[in-house]
Parts: sequence; C-alpha cells; structure tokens
Amino acid sequence: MRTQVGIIGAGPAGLLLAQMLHQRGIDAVVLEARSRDHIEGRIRAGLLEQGSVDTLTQAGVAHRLHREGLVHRGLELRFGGVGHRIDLAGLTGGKVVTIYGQQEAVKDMVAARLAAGLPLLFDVADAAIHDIDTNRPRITFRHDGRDQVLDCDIIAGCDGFHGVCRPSIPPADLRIFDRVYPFAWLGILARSPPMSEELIYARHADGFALATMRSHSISRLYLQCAPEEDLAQWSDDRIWAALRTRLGASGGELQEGPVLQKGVTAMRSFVVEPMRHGRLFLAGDAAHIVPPTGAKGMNLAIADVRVLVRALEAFFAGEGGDLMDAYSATCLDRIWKVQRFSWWMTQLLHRYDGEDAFEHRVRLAELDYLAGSVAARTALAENYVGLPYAD
Ligand code: RFL
Ligand code: PHB
Repeated sequence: MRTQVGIIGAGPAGLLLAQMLHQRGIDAVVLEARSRDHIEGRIRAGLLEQGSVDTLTQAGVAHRLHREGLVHRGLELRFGGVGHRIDLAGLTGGKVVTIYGQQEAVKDMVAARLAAGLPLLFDVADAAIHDIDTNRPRITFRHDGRDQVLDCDIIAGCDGFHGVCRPSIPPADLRIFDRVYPFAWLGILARSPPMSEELIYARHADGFALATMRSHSISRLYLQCAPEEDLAQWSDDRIWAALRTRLGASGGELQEGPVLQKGVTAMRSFVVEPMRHGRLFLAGDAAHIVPPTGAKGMNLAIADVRVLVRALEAFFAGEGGDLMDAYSATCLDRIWKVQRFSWWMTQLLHRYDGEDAFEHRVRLAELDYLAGSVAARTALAENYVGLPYAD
C-alpha cells in the first residue's frame, strides 16, 4: 500500500489532519489501534476555543457542532464561597467558547471520512515506523490478520501521549520538559441538568471542583483527588456531597442524577522538542500534554494540525520544505504560551498539601486581584478563548 501521508492515530489530531489534507487533494491513510466504538465512546475534552470551532467549520465537519454545541460567553470562578463572573465575550471583543464533547467531534470526522470512502483502518496492531531519516518512510502493521506495509512520503504521529511515534525518535535528538502534579481529577458524567448555564471553576479548602456539561440534561463534574485515588472509595453519595461542598452549591443548585461514567485523570505538563524528526511530524498529545484546568488539550491538537496542513500543502505543491522546517518552532510558540496558561490555572485553583503559608497567601491574593482587576480578568479571558493563530 502507498500513500502521501501515513497518519497514526484517529483522535482529533489524526482525523482533522486527514480531513484537511483531503480538502487539498492530498492522500492519507489513517491507522487506529482501537475499534470505532472505542474511540467514539471515549469521554474526554468538551470545550472548544473559537478558533477550533472555526477550523472545524472550514474543514466541513461542524454541521452538528453548530446545531448541538453550547455557546458560552462567560464562566464563573468561585472561591471563598463567592462567585466571580469572567465575561469572556465582553473582555475579548466578542469571542466565545463552545461545549461539544470530543467524542462527538470524533464521530463527525469518522463519519465524514467513511462517507467519502477514504481509508481509515481500525483495530490496527503493532504499528511501527521505519526509515524516517529517508525520503521513503514506511509504516508496518497488522490488520485483518495480515502483516502490511504502508509506504509514505510523510508520517504524521497523531497517536497520543502513549503512542509509538515519539519513542521512535532517538532520545538524544529530543528534549523533554515534564511536570507531574501531586493531584488528579475524579470526573463523572451524570444524567442531571447542569448546575449553571456557564462553567463553574471552584477553589475550596478541600480541593478544586469544576462543574461543566455536555447538554442541557447531562452534567460533567470534576473533583480534585489524589493521583492514586481508589475509585472504589468514592460512592456516588460521597461524590455528590464533595461536589456540593466544594462548589458551594446552595439548596437545589446542584441536582443529583444517575452517574453514567466515572474515571480518574492524571495531571501533567509535558512538551517534547522538536516535534519533527526527518519525515516524521508529531501533532497533538503525541508531542505535548497539559493539565485539563485550562481546557486546552484538544484545542492545541487542532492548532498543530493547522500548521502541519499548510506545511504539507506547500511541500506537495513543490514549493519546498521551508514551512516543514518551521513546523516545530511555529507550533511550540503557541504550545509554551498554552502550557503557561494551563499551569497557571492549575496552580491557582488546586489545593497543595503541605503548601507553605506564604504561597497560600500569595494564591489568595492573586484570586482577589483577579476578582477586582479588569486587566487580570482580561488576561485570563484572552487565553481561555484561545490566543490568535500565527497564520
Ligand atoms: P488522542 O485523542 O489521544 O488520540 C490518539 C489516537 O491514537 C491512537 N493510538 C494508536 N493508533 C495506532 N497505533 C498505535 N500504536 C497507537 N497508539 C495510540 C489512540 O487509540 C487514539 O485514538 O490524541 P490527539 O488526537 O492528539 O487529541 C488530544 C486530545 O484527546 C486531548 O488533548 C484532550 O482530550 C485533552 N482534554 C481537553 N482538551 C481540550 O481541549 N478541552 C477540554 O475541555 C479537555 N478536557 C481533556 C479534558 C482530557 C481529559 N483526559 C481524560 C485526559 C478532560 C479530560 C478528563
Ligand atoms: C469539560 O467540559 O470536560 C471540561 C471543561 C473545561 C475544562 C476541562 C474539562 O477545563
């Protein structure tokens, strides 16, 4: 088998890349380790920046997103038992964010690709990449019980944080930046109406909590917990009680409902530099991850793909490799700003066990400053809705 771009991974990065390449007449084959049901059912991100919505719209895969997505013009920060609204739209000249489940965006892109009859292989085993230092890189894999080879011009490593592409680069050629946080998030999906029309990020002495949603009848709620938290210790009653306390929910503000899904997510900041090795380009979580407090992971994956598409378009049009050479630096410029914001939101809103008294007071002062300063709220808002793209 032969293609122009071999894409490993059918998450948001791989699927969007395939779709945008198709719009430009560039062939790709997408290889995914898991089943279609698995990737379409995986509950993860939910918040899209304005630019991500625009990108998905231009890619022609946002019809349902525009019908079903929930547009948010603000959010609430709660601390010391008091809520403070951040007027995202008002502070950013009208920019908004949209709640739309990542798996819904994945479903839309899978459907578009299969409807167009384009190659997307699920349940691929043992994908391995070869000869990335040459002009003829290859992917070997097993599918339908047969060993296969995909000859490519370019390989896109869109295989997430635990994929095979990043580890295929010689370690001496990579620089890794890594920070693991001393806490995690316990997330639930519940059949209950959202606590508020907008997201509530709460800082409480017991720890962080976040009230978000997937629809008018489905809530998504998160609680700061220990990284090694045992879910068996968290009955539904205990979860609802902790949410009520930390979110400072009064009376009927937080309605309970059946818990549909429960999970623990580790918190980490990670960047690899550079994001390219020869003919291999990393995009999305394969190259970087952020703690979810700033809601940036999927948005960064989309931003990488935009840069990669332009570079590949120029390359296949015979315009040379300048944009490919610039790919890593262009992406990293945004990535580090987003890393900073995600780290900042995380350290501001979480409880650190054993935190010294000085740091604690500084954090409280910073929150108070946010509550009282338009300049501080504007800085939060412009990062939250998404920094402008370089192009
Ligand atoms: P993905 O989605 O992990 O997709 C990678 C795909 O590659 C496949 N794969 C392989 N395929 C073939 N061969 C192999 N050897 C393979 N190894 C792996 C995997 O099966 C998978 O299908 O990476 P991608 O495309 O880079 O997308 C990144 C996003 O998924 C991620 O950044 C976000 O989910 C992060 N995130 C959030 N991002 C946001 O922008 N807004 C949010 O509100 C937000 N909330 C979140 C989040 C992530 C969370 N979790 C669970 C980590 C909330 C949570 C709780
Ligand atoms: C979500 O809706 O799942 C979500 C929203 C905002 C975040 C993280 C997750 O910061």
